[in-house]
Amino acid sequence: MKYYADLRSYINALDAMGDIMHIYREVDGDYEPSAITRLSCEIQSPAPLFHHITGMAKGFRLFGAPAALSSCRTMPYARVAMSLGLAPDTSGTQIIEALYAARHKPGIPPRRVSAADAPCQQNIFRGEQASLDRFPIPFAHQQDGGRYANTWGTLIVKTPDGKWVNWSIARVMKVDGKRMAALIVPSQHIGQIWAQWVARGEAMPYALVQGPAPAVSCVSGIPIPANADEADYIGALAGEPVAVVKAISVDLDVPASAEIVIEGHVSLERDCMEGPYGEYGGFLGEGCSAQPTFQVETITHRDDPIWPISATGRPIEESNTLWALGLAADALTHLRAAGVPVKTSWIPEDSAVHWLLVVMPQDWRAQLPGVSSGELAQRVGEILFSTSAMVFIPKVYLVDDDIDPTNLRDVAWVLATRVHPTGRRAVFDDQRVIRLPQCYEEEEYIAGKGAKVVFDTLQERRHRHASFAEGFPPEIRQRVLEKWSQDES
Ligand SMILES: Cc1cc2nc3c(=O)[nH]c(=O)nc-3n(C[C@H](O)[C@H](O)[C@H](O)COP(=O)(O)O)c2cc1C
Ligand SMILES: [Mn+2]
Repeated sequence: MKYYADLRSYINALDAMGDIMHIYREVDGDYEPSAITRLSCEIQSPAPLFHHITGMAKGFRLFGAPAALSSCRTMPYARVAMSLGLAPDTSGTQIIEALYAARHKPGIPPRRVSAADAPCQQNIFRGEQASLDRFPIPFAHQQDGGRYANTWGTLIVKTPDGKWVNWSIARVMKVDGKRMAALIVPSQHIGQIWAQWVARGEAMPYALVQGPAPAVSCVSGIPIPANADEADYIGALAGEPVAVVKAISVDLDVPASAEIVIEGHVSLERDCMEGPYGEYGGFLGEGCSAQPTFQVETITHRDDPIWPISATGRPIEESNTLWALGLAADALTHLRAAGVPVKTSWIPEDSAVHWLLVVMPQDWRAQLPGVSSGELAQRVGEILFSTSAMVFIPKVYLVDDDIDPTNLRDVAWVLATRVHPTGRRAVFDDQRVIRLPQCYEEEEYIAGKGAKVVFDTLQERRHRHASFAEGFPPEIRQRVLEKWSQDES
């Protein structure tokens, strides 16, 4: 399938499918782009491309909902799939298998190109000229602590020894034209790498990249192992290296086709207030916290740059499409590596990344002789909750494969009818809890500890469904279907 090497070719492909809503009228740069993007996610309409934002130079554009669900209803995951170089009609389950498969391919390292071949450096601003005020950065929601200078861009950082280059998405608040504050979760790779710079007493160089090739954005938003470069994994997924160019003022390489690159250094302390921010759990933000300051030193951009935005909040936006797929693929990788014969794993979009379904094949008991479903629940919890990515998942459900985990109606039926009110679960106390999952008590957030659970909904034997498909003899079903249109008229 086609791999899109820059954001523009991807937008053009979406446009050709009718999945872009061009907004040529002038929009109010404070809230309107975010409000339109949010509504577009909620009604699953084409992705908005804003051509005229109040107060901004002509040519600067915003692009909303880059990897939300497609307006082409028969292929809801088209944006994510195309971003990853897969066919637009690839299903969510197939995307998870593709992400899993790429984990086992040799990485393809990025390819360095010259500045002349790097559109991201068509325009270069240094010193006072390098100001965030050049860009139409909107408020993401009412009640946020500021405008958010990052909702879908990639933060690039490198360990001091130069051995590991990490590309990841984290929210970043604009403080003023020259300063930003990013939410740095210590267990995330950027948090681990920042700690290494702090230990050396040196400011960490960073680059914040807006609008690279869509595969770069997607992989930046999903977990792959520590010490592995996302760039190499993207190369493996795409089957070709990512083109990068040396940044202007920091010792980092940045994707050459990116729309905008912001370069600078990160403070050694959590010396700047960040938040509140309306998060993927679905509530407007309330608290703020001290986070490191990102100084803005150099900005480069393509001619007529496009800045992408994600409408963080209640499902379904990029957290519930892309990130959820990535977390499910990570869970699948760990479980299969530990010898658990998992058929697939799935995070229902509407669960706001709070439920992970682990689907067992019908013959799992034959594959794991002597293992009870209770023991399996215990084992699955031990495997998953020891991984860093699962810090985001409070509740896991072991389910049979007689239902389609991607169908919310099936999921509601299974959880309602197969979760025992008090029993059949493996509870893991004193697990690490961070503020992003929403289901804990304030004391648990303060302690940073709380319980996690694996619900065992596996049946001793397969019960047939009282449904049209399973509750009638085949010849009756066939006759009913054949005569249906006749009966209807
Ligand atoms: C749209 C979007 C926004 C995200 N925002 C944050 C964030 O603010 N903070 C965070 O720690 N992770 C955030 N994530 C999740 C991380 O990108 C994800 O956990 C990723 O694996 C982090 O990279 P790492 O594995 O290299 O640490 C976001 C993901 C997406 C898709
Ligand atoms: Mn990483």
